[in-house]
This record gives sequence, C-alpha cells and structure tokens, in this order.
Amino acid sequence: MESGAEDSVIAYLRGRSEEGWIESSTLAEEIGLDHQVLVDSALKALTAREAILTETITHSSWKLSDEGQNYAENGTPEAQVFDVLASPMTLDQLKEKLGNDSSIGMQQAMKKKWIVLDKGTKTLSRKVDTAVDEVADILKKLAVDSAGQGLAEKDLKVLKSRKLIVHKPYKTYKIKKSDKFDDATTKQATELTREMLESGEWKELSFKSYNFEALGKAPEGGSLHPLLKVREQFRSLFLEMGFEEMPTNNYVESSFWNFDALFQPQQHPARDAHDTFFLSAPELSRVENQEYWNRVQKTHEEGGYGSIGYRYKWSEQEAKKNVLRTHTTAVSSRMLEKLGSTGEFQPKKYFSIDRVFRNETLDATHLAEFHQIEGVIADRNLSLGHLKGILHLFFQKLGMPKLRFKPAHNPYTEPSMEIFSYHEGLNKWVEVGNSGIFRPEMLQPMGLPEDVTVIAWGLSLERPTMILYGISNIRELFGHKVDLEKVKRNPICRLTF
Ligand code: FB9
Repeated sequence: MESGAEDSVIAYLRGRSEEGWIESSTLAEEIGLDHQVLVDSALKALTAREAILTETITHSSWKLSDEGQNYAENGTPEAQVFDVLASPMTLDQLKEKLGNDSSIGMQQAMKKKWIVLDKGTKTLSRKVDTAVDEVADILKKLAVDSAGQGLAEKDLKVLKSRKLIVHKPYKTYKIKKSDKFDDATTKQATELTREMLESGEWKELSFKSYNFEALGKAPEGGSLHPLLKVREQFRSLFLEMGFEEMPTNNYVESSFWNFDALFQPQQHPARDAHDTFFLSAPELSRVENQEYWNRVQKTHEEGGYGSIGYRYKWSEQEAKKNVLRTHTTAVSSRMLEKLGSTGEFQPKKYFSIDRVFRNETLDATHLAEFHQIEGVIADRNLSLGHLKGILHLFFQKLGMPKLRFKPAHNPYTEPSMEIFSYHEGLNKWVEVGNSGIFRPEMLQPMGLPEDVTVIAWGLSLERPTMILYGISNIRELFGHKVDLEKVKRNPICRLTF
C-alpha cells in the first residue's frame, strides 16, 4: 500500500517535465517533506518497485561538540589566555583569572608560540603582539557550513583531535524516473472483473503483468517430526536387511505379555508402579490361551527346560494387570508365541519401532515415554556370535563400525550385552543399546523347537535423533515444548547407511 509520502513524490515526478536527475534534498524541499521521511517512506519503496533510479551522494559533514560550540562562541582557551596576558602574570594569577581553562589555554598558547613562560619567576608573558584565534574561526565557519568547504584537512584533523568537532557524513540521493515509472506508479489492476468488462473500464486500465516467476506462497504442508524422519530411516534399514515389522499399535499390554511371557518374575522391581504405569480401567485383561499361561506359570514357579524357575507362587491375577507397555519386547513375545504356536517353525526376522512407557524420573534425556527400536531373529542354533555379527552389521550400517560389548543382565535374555559404539563426532564410547539371547524359559513354553534360539537387541529412537540433530534436551525433541518452526525447518539428517 503506497504511503502518503510516496504519493506526493509520484505526483511531483509525474508532473515534472524535465527527465533528468533531481537531488533528494531539493525534492524534499519542493514537496515539503522531511528528507529522512522522504528517504525512508518513499524512495526505498519506489526504488523497490523500480519506479525510480537513485544514486547515492555521500556528503562529508562536521558537527561541533559542546566544547567546540563554546570555543566558537567564546574563543579558544589559548586566545583567552593571550587576551588576559596583556600584561605578564604568574601561573597562579592566570589560574585565578581563567580557572581551569587556563591550563589548556596556556599549553595551546605556548605551543602556538603566542606566550612564553619564565621558568625562574613562573611568569607568563606574550611572545607576539597579536594572535589570530584560527581555531575559533574555523569552528564558526563549520557552524555555518557543516561541509567545511575549503577548510584544510590538517586543520580539521587538529580540531578533531581536540574533540571540538565530530565527523557526521550524511547521504542524499540523485533521483530520476525509471523507464518503468508509469507502469510502476499507476495503480495497476491485478484482475479482470466482470464489471470492468461490462463497463468497458478495462480499456483505460493498465493491468499488472503476471509474474510467472513468482514462487507463490509455500503451501502449509505438514512436516515430519525429526523422530519420524529417523524412524523412517531405521525402518528402511531393517526392511533392507529382510526384517518384517511387528504390529505395535497397542500401547496397553497385559503384564502377562509385557513381563510374564518374558520370564520376568512378578516380584521384579520393574513390575511395580515406580517403573510401570498400571491401568485402573480396564484394569485387567483376559487369559487368551490358558494352556500357554499354565506353562508360563509352571516355568516361573518350578522351571523346566533345564531351568529351576523362580520357586515362587505365580499369580494369574498379577499377570492380568494391564500396563502401558514398558518395552516393545512385549510385542516380540506375542509374535514369538504366535510363531511357536504354528507348530511348524520357520526362521523369522522381526523388528519394531514404537512408543514405550516407563514411570521414570524426568530429566534432560528421559521422558515417561520413548520410542524403542528392537530387532529379533529366530532361527535354529543361533549363537552369541550370530548376535555380535548382526549387531556389527546393523551398527556398521548406522555409521558406527566400532562396537564394544559389555556383559549385562535382562530378566528375559541370557547372556545379555550392553552395546557401546565409538562415536567419532562425540569422540567417546556411547552406549547405543542392549541385546541378548532370549531364555529358553521364555521360548520353550511358547512351543518353539528346542534348537531354535532367538537373538534380539534394542535401542531408543530418541538418542540417535538427538545426536543427529544436535539436540541436548529431550524436551526440545518431544512434547509440548517442541518448537514447531524448528520441526518445519529441520533438515533431513542422514543416518549414514
Ligand atoms: O539408544 C540408546 N543409545 C543410543 C543409540 C543410538 C545412538 O546413535 C547415535 C547416532 C549415533 C546413540 C545412543 N540406548 C538405549 C543407550 C542409552 O541411551 C541408555 O541410557 C538408554 N536406553 C533406553 C532405556 O532407558 C531406560 C536406550 C533405551 C533402550 C535400552 C535398552 C533397550 C532398548 C532401548 C533394549 C533391549 C533389548 C535387549 C535384549 C533383547 C531385546 C531388547
């Protein structure tokens, strides 16, 4: 929308016959506008619309400092000293007469060899008959003509060094109409309306040319959250390695599949409300397959398959309690039981990436939920070597070739290993996950053949995403504090495959 200043400049230039340049300060005067207003609210806009051409003229200008102002009005201290030394006097007398200006004045007058000091008697006297207060003269000139036309650089330098003047250059502009002036300044119709056609008005109007280069407003499309972008990369890594995705679309799970089926004892600390979210409604789930539940009960209570079990009274009621799943391994147990219940085993490679919930103390890297990534391979006679092998392959594809394994403990795997990778960028070993071989006490009750072993590993989605996007506080990544703009703008960070 044109500003008033713009209109008056357009009107002035439209009315101006000669085509040549006009100087902005003249134009400002002509149309009665403050020069700065003219520049800020007319010239910039008209230049942007290519209606006018401008050339910048930088003017040198000197502004008197307060002291400079004072000297211009009252003469310089050295001139004042010279004046009072019509008759010689001592330093003290001079100080008394001129106050603290006396010392500057005396120095300058001495420097200009206007006066002399008799060191013996500490008496000052004139050395010349007359002294011209050039400094004051120059200051007076500058007060009138701030450009300081004709003043010698060296003099200006002296005044500047005595902080009597300050350089205040300013800009004006040579302005002239561009060849697009008419188009750019006539209100151009942006659309052809029925009324224009009916009234014939369109014949008079000039129409704004279509700017086919214009990009147009970027459609407000959704943008994938960084977590989902990294999740996609993990998914395609697993699919590429021939893994099938497990159905994880149930956050609520029975304690049976989340714990008991994994041979995790009912008194295990992770099974109390400090670590796990229990549901009040629906509080309990049904027993799906009683025979299988009985086998699990028996295994917990008295073992079997070479295990002595946990030797405690197993409670079906406890197993029915619904929880928010604490790991996607709960989904793995369902899938492996389904595999075992088919009766004819076939090797399987499964993966899952989805939310799990843990009632943990919240801190910069822990929320009550995170996304677990899990890989499971079920086949005959798999060993720890196979597990290490697949972990090397998996993490090597993630750009983490250097791995170390540290013995660990999980209720459902034996042996278990924490996985560490040397992260070049962070220049340190980072814990990148956990893994193990599922216990026979978990697999045998599922009906899987004795020679079938199942190796598995898990990691989070948040950690790699935070490292990839350089996010230190998980609240920046997940939850109501996420900066949506950042999500929109965030780049694709490639997990190097
Ligand atoms: O993700 C984790 N670390 C990690 C992973 C990748 C990564 O990539 C970077 C780009 C370079 C960086 C870091 N961790 C697992 C390790 C730690 O962060 C750990 O402190 C936190 N862990 C979570 C659980 O916290 C309670 C991460 C989460 C985790 C831990 C274990 C499993 C899954 C997720 C598992 C398992 C498992 C074991 C055996 C059989 C089946 C599943």
